[in-house]
Amino acid sequence: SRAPLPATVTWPEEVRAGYRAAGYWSEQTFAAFLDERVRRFGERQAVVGVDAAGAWQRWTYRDLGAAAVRGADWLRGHGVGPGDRVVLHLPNTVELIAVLAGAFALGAVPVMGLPSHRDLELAQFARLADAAAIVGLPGGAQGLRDAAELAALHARIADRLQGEESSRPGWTPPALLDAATLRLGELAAGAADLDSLPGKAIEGPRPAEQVALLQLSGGTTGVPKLIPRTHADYLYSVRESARICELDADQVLLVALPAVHNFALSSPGILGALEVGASVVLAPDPSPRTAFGLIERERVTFASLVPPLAQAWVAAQRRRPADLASLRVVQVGGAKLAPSVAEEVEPVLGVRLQQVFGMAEGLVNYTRYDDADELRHTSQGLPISSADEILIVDAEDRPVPDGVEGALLTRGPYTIRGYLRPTPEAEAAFTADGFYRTGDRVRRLPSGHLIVTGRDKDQINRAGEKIAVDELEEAAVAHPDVHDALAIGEPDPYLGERICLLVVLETGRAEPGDLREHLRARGLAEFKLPDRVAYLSSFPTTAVGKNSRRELRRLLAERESVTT
Ligand code: J2J
Repeated sequence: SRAPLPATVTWPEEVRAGYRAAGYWSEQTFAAFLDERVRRFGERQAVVGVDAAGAWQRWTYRDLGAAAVRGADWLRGHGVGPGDRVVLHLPNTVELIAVLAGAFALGAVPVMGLPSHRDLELAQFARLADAAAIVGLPGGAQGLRDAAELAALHARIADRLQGEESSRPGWTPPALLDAATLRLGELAAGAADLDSLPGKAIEGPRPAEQVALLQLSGGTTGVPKLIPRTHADYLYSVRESARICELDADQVLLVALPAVHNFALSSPGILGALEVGASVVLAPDPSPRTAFGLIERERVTFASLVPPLAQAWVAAQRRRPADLASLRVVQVGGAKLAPSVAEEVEPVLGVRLQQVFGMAEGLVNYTRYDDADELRHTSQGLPISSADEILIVDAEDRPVPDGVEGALLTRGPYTIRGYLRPTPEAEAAFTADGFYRTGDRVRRLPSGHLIVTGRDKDQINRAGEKIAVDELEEAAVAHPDVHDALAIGEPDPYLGERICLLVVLETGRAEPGDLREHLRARGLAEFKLPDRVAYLSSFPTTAVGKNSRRELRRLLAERESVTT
């Protein structure tokens, strides 16, 4: 089995003691959480979704227990042991749930890769986490066409890991697995006895305060960052989210976003549904057509969307009304929701709108159902917990008066104090006293509600998907014809921001199509590829000679207003 994860900067012991004493943190691990759910909600419906063969499956909580046992046995059979890391690379299918639940039952640590990630990203996650396995699955909206394509991707990952020089002696490559071999179609006969599995017997003091899963940071640097979340902190955020969102056992949640994204998993998401005995419907793709069909068929009550999807749902419902009578709440988060769209969501879809401003590093804010219209339409909500400390500061880290825009810093019972294997750059995301610098700019209302006004971090938020500009620029500059490259987010009425790649050419002529192909061949996920490429003869620079993103943005806006 692998070396344990290296220690990370974490909450000081006296802070931990306070979170325990206040009842925020419990002793429960994910394996115990799962076991308790299976026992308590036995024959209730837990999960509806397609399997690898494209057939719809309907699981009770008991079936979920059997799937966890199957998943754990399968992982063990491929050499994954308790404490080992498993990179998930799975579309919204029942296989994803079986592997995730199996990892928890086994006491393994899942790494929440997205189905859209490709060899560059997956190899980086595997290396950072020292993963024992990467689990993929052909098919799915953002997935790979067939088993051969998955095998080709896995071969590229293996090459990359072989080629990269390992800093750790004894590094062995992860097993590259196809979850279709789980054979979930034959689940009915399976055992649901989670007691025999090692996940409930994690060793060491306070198992619940150990790392349970690794989330992905939206990223601002060339190399992605992994976020160590503990059983205690994550489950606290899940329990409180389920309470704030008033989930109960009769609700049916539609998962239209990638299931392991922090929003879909925990705010309150899949885990929130399991917490209360509700059921989860996995949408194979997020289109209004698929989603509306599922809402009608499964009597869905609750759905979580990014702003462009909320817009698409509103437009689709206007064009050709579906029966959405069962739907009670639509959450929108991941990127800023325009107030004009917010105002349409409720009357057109016939639901309560809840804005969600969260981050995989921790802090999650919700508008509350009984907030006044104005607040629900224009603010991004209040933190989950009164123990969430919010600081809004100026450029010198001095608090600004309420109502004035500033940089958002936060600290609390489910916000990390450090990344896994941090670089100096990653360490700079935390203040000396443990506040996380979110990179977001906000304004706080007297009620405590936050309004997101902008961003300091070098990141593009394209339809809720986060792109680290450094990563894209580094990959672009590797093209032989490219002398220099800058990526900026341009306002887009649908995506929120679209990716514009500005290029200074060396020699030759890299056409936009060539550049996109080059980036794809570098192993970057499709969502990171530029929507537009523009060519310049040089970049404006700052006083210290660095390329000036701000000046470029101004120049582009000017050019736009001249040409249109
Ligand atoms: C503006 N910006 C937002 C919002 C996130 C719940 C919901 C979302 C995420 C998420 C999450 C925003 N308005 N409503 O993890 O549990 C931007 C901010 C933030 C970054 C975090 C959850 N909601 N954002 O989006 O880790 O810039 O998490 O810092 O992917 O998304 O991105 P991520």
